[in-house]
Amino acid sequence: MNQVQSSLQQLDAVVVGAGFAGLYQLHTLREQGLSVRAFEAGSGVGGTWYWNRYPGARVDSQSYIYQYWFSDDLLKEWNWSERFPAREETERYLNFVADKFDLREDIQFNTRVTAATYDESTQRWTVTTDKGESFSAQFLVMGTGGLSTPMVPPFPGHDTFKGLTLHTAHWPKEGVDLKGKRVGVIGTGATGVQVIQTIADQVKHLTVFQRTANYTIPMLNPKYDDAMRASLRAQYPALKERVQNTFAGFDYDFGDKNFHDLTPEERQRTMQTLWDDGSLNFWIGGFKEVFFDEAINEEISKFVRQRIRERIKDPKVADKLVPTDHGFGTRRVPLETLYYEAFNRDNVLLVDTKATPIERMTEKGIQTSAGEHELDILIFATGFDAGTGTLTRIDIRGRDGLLLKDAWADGIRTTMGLQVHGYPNMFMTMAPFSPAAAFCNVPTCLQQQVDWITDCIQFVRSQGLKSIEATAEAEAKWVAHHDELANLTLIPKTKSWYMGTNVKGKPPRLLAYVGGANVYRQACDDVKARGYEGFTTA
Ligand code: N01
Repeated sequence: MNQVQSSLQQLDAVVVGAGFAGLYQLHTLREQGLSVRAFEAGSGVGGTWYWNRYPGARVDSQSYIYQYWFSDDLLKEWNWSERFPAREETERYLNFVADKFDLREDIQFNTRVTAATYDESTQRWTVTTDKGESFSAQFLVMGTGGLSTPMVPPFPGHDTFKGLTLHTAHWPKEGVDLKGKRVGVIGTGATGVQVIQTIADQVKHLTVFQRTANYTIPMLNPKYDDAMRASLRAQYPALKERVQNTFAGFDYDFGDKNFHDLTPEERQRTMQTLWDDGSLNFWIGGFKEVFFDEAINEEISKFVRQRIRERIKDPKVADKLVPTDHGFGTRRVPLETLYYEAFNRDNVLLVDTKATPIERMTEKGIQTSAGEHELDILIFATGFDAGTGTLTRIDIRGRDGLLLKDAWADGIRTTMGLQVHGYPNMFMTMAPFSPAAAFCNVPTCLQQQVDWITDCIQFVRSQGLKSIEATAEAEAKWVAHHDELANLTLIPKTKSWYMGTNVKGKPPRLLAYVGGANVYRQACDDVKARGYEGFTTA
């Protein structure tokens, strides 16, 4: 060990982030007897569920699969109150987990990791924080989330606006009183939908700035009583198994029937049944052709357009809210509750920013090509620099000092989203080219990735080795496989954060692996079973 390294606090592993992945990773590595410290920029645990405090934030996965499986006690003790819990409940759950497993003692809060540098001579990482501290660790695990770097469009005149501006992912902890205010919301993705439907009847006036209309599915969200919880609890062992063997890590999966095998009436009936489930079942539990076949996608899209249109009073407003420029499911489909009814209200105005683009922010509000909209509060529900945004904003330097941001400048490359060649002993969760990056019930995929990383670290240590690194060949093979599958789908034809097109200058590339969470898990298991094939150790 060189002098600089030996003067630093020595750890076996550093975990960055205390969300779903970070908490579990901290727990599993500690269970193996490693000295671990987690760093978290927030003042509490929860990640996404800590930061995104906007009104109406709620999970789109059913609570009974949006949880950890590793502890029977935890599964027995935690009681979900409804099918799709609000943000506060999920945050409480993660706090419960942190307390139950005494995780806080090894989490340094209010601390952002700013840099991580690999030292080839010691085969260790030096991790630096914004508190000016540095640590030396053999292993580095990034639990930094895929949607954790918020994006605010650089409208001219931003600083001139005299009202309050907020991004949904940086919502103040103490809340914001919207009552009696003229509020604007920019963005109608999963976040915008939840904000709009929640605040429409609270504010004096709401102006929604929509660039792209989204397909949505109405959420069915029954409350759970003890009997329901007991019934679900009895299914937990089967559900734990089930979610690992489906395309998107949910309990439902694509049906066996092909769209073309059904009569038009049968198709309608099947779609209606899936629709009535009030979940993402309609999207990723229905017909797999929705992702591959343009004609079938159009039939399914038509069904959804009709469901949307029939709820909107003013046909002109409906024309704007019904998506026509992309196929259903080629971007994230939000669940909604009385979203369209919000636009039937007299105090809600929909502004189509494709027809009348936003030109600038003014002292009083937003200036579009058609005029000025006066606002007291402007909410940016404008999304994130997904997948790569957070990783490339940390000064991560691998072998030969190569900055990760530069390594990805000519194109993202990862080995199964778990490692990058040139960055030994650094592991990632929810990173590009894994299903966790977008096409997965996130806890399913994060637990699978954390388990794989834990086993891999265990392997390195048990063999008396110091490092493990994906080979360039294995990486190139995975990237080619990822791209090949991505290009078989309709997704690259649609602009969205899935493709990185929401970030100026980001080359369009499907961020998430579309081969299926089940197929991906098997591929990861195979790598392990073959003694970490495609990785070199030293
Ligand atoms: O972000 P988004 P999000 N002018 O990127 C618009 C997860 N999530 O925060 O579509 C005008 O989807 C942009 O317009 P367009 C979930 O995975 C989960 O909503 O690019 N508009 C779009 O409407 C989700 O997919 C849950 O044309 C501008 C919006 O801003 C992911 O987070 C809840 C603009 C951004 O939508 C991200 O969702 C919430 C501009 N200059 C989120 N720039 C649940 O599980 C951007 N927009 C429930």
